[in-house]
Amino acid sequence: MRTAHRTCPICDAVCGLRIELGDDGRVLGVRGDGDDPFSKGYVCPKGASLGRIDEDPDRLRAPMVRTGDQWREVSWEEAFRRVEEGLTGVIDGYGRQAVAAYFGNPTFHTMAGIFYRGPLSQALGTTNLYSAGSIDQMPKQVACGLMFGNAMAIPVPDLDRTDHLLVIGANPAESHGSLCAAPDFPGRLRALRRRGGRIVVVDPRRTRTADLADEHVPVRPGTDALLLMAIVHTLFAEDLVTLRVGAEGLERLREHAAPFAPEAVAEVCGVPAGTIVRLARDLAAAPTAAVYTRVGTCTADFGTLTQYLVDAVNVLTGNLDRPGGVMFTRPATMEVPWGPRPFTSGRWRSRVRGLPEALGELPVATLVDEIETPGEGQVRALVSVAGNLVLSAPNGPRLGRALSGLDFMVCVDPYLNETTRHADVILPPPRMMQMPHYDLLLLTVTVRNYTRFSPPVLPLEPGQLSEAEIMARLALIAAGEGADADPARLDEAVVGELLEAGVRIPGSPFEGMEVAEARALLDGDSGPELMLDAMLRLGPYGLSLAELRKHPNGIDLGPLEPRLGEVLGTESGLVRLAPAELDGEIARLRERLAAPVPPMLLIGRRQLRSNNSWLHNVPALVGGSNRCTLHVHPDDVARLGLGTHARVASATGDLVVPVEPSDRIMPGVVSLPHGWGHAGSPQRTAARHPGVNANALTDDSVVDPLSGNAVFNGVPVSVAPAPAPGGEEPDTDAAPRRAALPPAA
Ligand SMILES: Nc1nc2c(c(=O)[nH]1)N[C@H]1C(S)=C(S)[C@@H](COP(=O)(O)OP(=O)(O)OC[C@H]3O[C@@H](n4cnc5c(=O)[nH]c(N)nc54)[C@H](O)[C@@H]3O)O[C@H]1N2
Ligand SMILES: Nc1nc2c(c(=O)[nH]1)N[C@H]1C(S)=C(S)[C@@H](COP(=O)(O)OP(=O)(O)OC[C@H]3O[C@@H](n4cnc5c(=O)[nH]c(N)nc54)[C@H](O)[C@@H]3O)O[C@H]1N2
Ligand code: SF4
Ligand SMILES: [Mo]
Repeated sequence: MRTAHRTCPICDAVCGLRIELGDDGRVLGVRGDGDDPFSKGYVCPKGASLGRIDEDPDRLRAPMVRTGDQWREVSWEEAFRRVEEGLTGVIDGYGRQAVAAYFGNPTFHTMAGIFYRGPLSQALGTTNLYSAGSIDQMPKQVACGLMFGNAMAIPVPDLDRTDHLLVIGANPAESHGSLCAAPDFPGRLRALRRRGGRIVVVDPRRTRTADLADEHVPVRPGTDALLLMAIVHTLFAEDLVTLRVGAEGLERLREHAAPFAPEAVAEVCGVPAGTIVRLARDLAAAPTAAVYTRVGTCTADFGTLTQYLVDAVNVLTGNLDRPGGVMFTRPATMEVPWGPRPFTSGRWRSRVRGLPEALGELPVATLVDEIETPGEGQVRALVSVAGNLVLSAPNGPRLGRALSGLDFMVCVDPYLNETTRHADVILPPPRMMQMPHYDLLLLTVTVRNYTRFSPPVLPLEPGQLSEAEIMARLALIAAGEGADADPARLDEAVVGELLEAGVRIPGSPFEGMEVAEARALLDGDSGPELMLDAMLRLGPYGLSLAELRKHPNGIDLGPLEPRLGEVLGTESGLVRLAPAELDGEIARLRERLAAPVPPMLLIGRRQLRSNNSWLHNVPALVGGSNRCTLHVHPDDVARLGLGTHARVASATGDLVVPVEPSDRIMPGVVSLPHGWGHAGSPQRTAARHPGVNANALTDDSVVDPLSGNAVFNGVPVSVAPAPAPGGEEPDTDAAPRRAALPPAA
């Protein structure tokens, strides 16, 4: 037996884990790492199941190639040859624009995803680049880009010191937080109240986070921008504005907010005017306060405007960049600019719908249009890394049909699933335990400055490829260097680029050196480790990979400190309180005030023992509360005459789902979790708990105009009684057996 230490790679909370392994390398148990200074022993049910997730017998162990609807395992050589034929065939025939790439959620959680996404994208030479960003947080990044001139300047609530936390459209008690890395988020919320602080949750559902709060304010989905405008209005009207940072546009913001008095928005938002006034007064009166919002408002109408208003309120109440307010993390690695600075978006537009580029990407919501619409630049091939778009993109089933018509598709993914079944080639990465781990992105949004590196727990088996090598070889094929090119060449090129910047940074440990000299100093067993070592040495704490290896439980780098000046990228050097780019959305918001309210709106929800689309094959994580049901308020159940099942219909599709009456959801709103819809899956446990694909109901034609982000919340639907789908009801007690592979087309 031995014990290994590793950061959990599943969600954004970066918990440290202690992993007990048997002599055969099997995981005997996973516990929280009590010696991790940040997570202090916390672990959730998913982290505790990491061994079972990792050892899932249904994971792919060898590359797979499809002929018709037959899959067979092949050697890596054959798989890469197929990729070369497929990609070069499309590139030679139709040009590089005909190839698209998608980088899914786990690419934000792996070193390979973070370090090789750029080189692979560059090598593909297409602007048809997509990522989970535009079905998730792009509105936040665009809003920060417009306000702070820097799309990576994402303020996080100073959770451990704030006196007052207003949570809007996030449920960190179940999601464990997002764009705010805080292990044991629920414990931190409890501690906030124990020290006399106050928590208010604005959400159409009374969530587990609301249970931990002092107050829950139900709000109609998609109306948070109105609510926040009314808070801004009140701060001005009652003379409660305290500016503590240099800002421009204060008067213009006052004018913007003028039409949105609390009385004017109350009915649309479903929140009494008196409550809105009190929310504003409480924020202003608290010694320190932080407003935090996430997926509930990012993936809703007015996403970008709402994210901006949240930070506008943080600025107006004097809480930006001060302890107890919202602050900017100082990560251990050097800052790499992401997108132009000062920020600008819409540098190019999507071919079919003319949607704007943001951070070099186009919106996922329009990938299907780019595949289906004939003409110069039509997408005919897709490289998909760590994504399950059929279950996660708006109108996923339509996208699934489009994928089946592609000339070529390659996926880097450990599973044959609803999306990868459309591929021609699947390249499986090794198990999590076989990969080194560093949260390059999540460690830029921690609520304390903190760093931790995890070397691989288990070695690669002979003939197995690291995910970094898989991605490097894809990049080399895309660059025209062929299936046999040496991936180490790409690693050296990337490291060389980092060092070339490094030798020119005044005061850096490499200042004035030759690149080769600096390269000789680097330490690491693989490309990603060398890149990380360079970035740590060039970072603000002068750390190195060797230093991090000496601290396998992580290093606390202290509480957050004010650093607005370092992250601001605006031309004026001021926070922009009224960016002109938002004028159109503010005009649209005024129109929204007068628009009729649809009688029934669909929203999503996240489940504690789940993570998007890919954890439903682990027996310990499915069943119980983790079921794909429609939450409906009892008044609506009675009004609509619902029985055990309901038919939910939207502009794009309809589904029959089990009804779960719940007084936790407000009347006029129903909630269905996403990531389900595994009927016929070769993942045996998932196939026995299939659920339905919530994204059959979400509309790909509706996006947040400024970021192009998908709108998953506030979808108009009709709900009617339906009989249980006879015969299709899964037999969840049946013994596991290998389900038939779904046909690929
Ligand atoms: N209706 C609705 N839809 C939503 C959302 C919602 O709230 N409501 N949320 C959205 C959000 S926030 C997100 S982030 C997206 C997520 O959507 P996606 O980006 O599609 O991510 P996942 O659904 O998590 O699927 C992850 C895929 O990566 C694979 N995978 C797992 N680990 C690894 C690994 O180590 N390497 C590789 N290469 N692959 C791996 C899994 O097998 C799976 O196929 O969904 C979005 N979709
Ligand atoms: N257990 C678990 N953890 C996860 C994930 C998971 O699938 N399961 N996914 C991970 C990912 S990819 C992400 S991005 C994060 C997301 O983390 P969170 O942002 O915390 O995500 P949710 O739990 O979906 O919380 C969104 C909340 O918004 C509410 N809501 C919906 N519409 C509206 C609206 O219009 N206005 C307001 N005010 N509220 C609204 C919903 O009821 C829900 O409670 O979680 C991560 N962690
Ligand atoms: S909260 Fe997230 S990071 Fe922590 S153990 Fe659970 S899944 Fe892993
Ligand atoms: Mo996400």
